[in-house]
Amino acid sequence: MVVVCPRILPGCRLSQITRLLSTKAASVNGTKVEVLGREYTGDHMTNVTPHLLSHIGRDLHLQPHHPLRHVAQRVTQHMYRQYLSPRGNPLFSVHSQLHPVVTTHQNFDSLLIPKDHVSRKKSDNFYINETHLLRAHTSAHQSELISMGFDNFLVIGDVYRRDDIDASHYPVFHQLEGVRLCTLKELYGTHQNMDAYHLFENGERTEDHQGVHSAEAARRMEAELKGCLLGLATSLFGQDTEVRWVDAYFPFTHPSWELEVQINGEWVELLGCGIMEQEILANAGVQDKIGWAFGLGLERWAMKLYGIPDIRLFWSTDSGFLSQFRFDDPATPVTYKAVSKYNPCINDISFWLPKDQQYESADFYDLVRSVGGSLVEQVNLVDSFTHPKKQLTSHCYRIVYRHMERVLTQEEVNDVHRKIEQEAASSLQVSIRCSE
Ligand code: FA5
Ligand code: MG
Repeated sequence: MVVVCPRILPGCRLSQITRLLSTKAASVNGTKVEVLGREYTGDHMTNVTPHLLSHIGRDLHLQPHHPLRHVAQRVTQHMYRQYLSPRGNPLFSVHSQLHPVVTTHQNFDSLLIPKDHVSRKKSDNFYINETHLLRAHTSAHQSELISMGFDNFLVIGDVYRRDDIDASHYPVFHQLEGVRLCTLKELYGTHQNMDAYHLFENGERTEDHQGVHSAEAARRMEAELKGCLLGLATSLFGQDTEVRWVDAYFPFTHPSWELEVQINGEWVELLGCGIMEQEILANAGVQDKIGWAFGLGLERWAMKLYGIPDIRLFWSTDSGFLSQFRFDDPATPVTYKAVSKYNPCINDISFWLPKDQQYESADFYDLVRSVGGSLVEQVNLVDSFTHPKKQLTSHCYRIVYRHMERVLTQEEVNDVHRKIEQEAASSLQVSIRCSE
C-alpha cells in the first residue's frame, strides 16, 4: 500500500493524489478497456487509443483557476442569476462529474438520432465497444436527467470526437449543456383567463414550431431561450460584441439555431440550441412541460473571452500559460499573452515563519514581485509544516523565473533569488532554512 502524506502535494485533494499515484485513469489492454474505475470488453468497434485515453481524468473544467473553469463558472452564475425559485434560490442544478462513457442509446437513440445518421460513424467517434462510446456531446445526459426529475439543469463535461487537430480542433473539448422545462404557468405567468392559453395542440409541423406545440408557446420559448443566451454572450463579451443567429438543424430540437460571434473578422459558432423535441420529454416521462436546450463549447467561449489563439493551449501544464488565469473571481478581465519560448528556471526557498509576528503569504508574494519584477512568472506555496518540538512553522515556496525575450542564466536567477531571501529575512522577519 502506498501511504501518501498530503503535505507533499499541496493544493491536491487526497482523492486526486491517490489518482495521481495509482495507475492511469483510463487504459486499453488487449480487449480490456478501463475508464475511471469501470471495465468494458472491447470488440470490432473499439477505436480508443492510449493517447486519447490519457486525457480522461484531467477534468480541465474542474481544475481551480483553469480558464475553462472560469468560463463554466461565469455561465453558471449567469444561469443562477437569471432563474430563481420563488424563495430566491437558483433553479438550475449543475452536473459536472458525470462519467464520460455513455451508451449508444444515451448519445444517439435517446436524442432521436436516426440509426443510419452520419454522426454515429466509427470514423467520427471514439467507441469503447459496440454499445458504449466516449460521449460526443453533453446532450447525451439530457434524457436520463429529465427521467430523474430534473427540470432545470446544466451538464458540464469533456466530450470526444475524432477530428483533425489544428488551432481550433482537438479530439477532446468541453461542453456546457443547459436544459429548461416549463409548465404552462411558468411560461405564461398567472393570467385571469388561463383557459385561453395552452402549450399543446394537434397541428402541423412548420418551420417555426413542432406540430404538438401551440405557435404561441413555441414563440415564447424561443424568445426566452434567445434572450437568456444573448444576455449570457453580452455579459461575458460586452454589449458591443457583434453576434448573429443562424437557423440550424439538430435531430433533438425543432426549431434550432446557432449563435455566432465575430472573432478577428470571422464568424465563429459559439453554441447550438433549440426547442426540445416533445418526443424526448414524453419518452422520459414528462407530459405537461415544454423544453428548450442549448450546448456550448467552453473552449470557443474562452478563446474569444481571453484572446487564446490555439485550442491546444488549454491542455498546457506550462506555468506561463496557467499563471495568467490564477485569480479567484472568474469575472477578472484578462487578455492572454503569448508564453515566452524560453525555458523557465525554477528555484525554491524555505524559511521558518516568525514566531511572535503576524505572517501572510500574500506579503511574501508582493515582495517577490517587487524584487523579481517581470522575471517572475509564478510563485506558489508548495509545502508547509509545523515542527512539533520547536513549535515553528516552515513554508517552502517555488518561484518560476522566465524572461519573455531571452534565455536567463542560472547566475542571474540566483542573484535575484538571493535578493529575495535577504529582503524576506529583513522585512518579514523569517529565517531562511534553505534555498536552491
Ligand atoms: C452539439 O454538440 C449539440 N449537442 C448542441 C445542442 C445542445 C443543440 C442542445 C441543441 C440543443 P455541435 O456539434 O454544433 O452541437 O457543438 C456545439 C458547440 O460545441 C459548438 O457550437 C461549438 O461551440 C462547440 N464545438 C463543436 N465542435 C467543436 C470542436 N471540434 N472544437 C471545439 N468546440 C467545438
Ligand atoms: Mg455545430
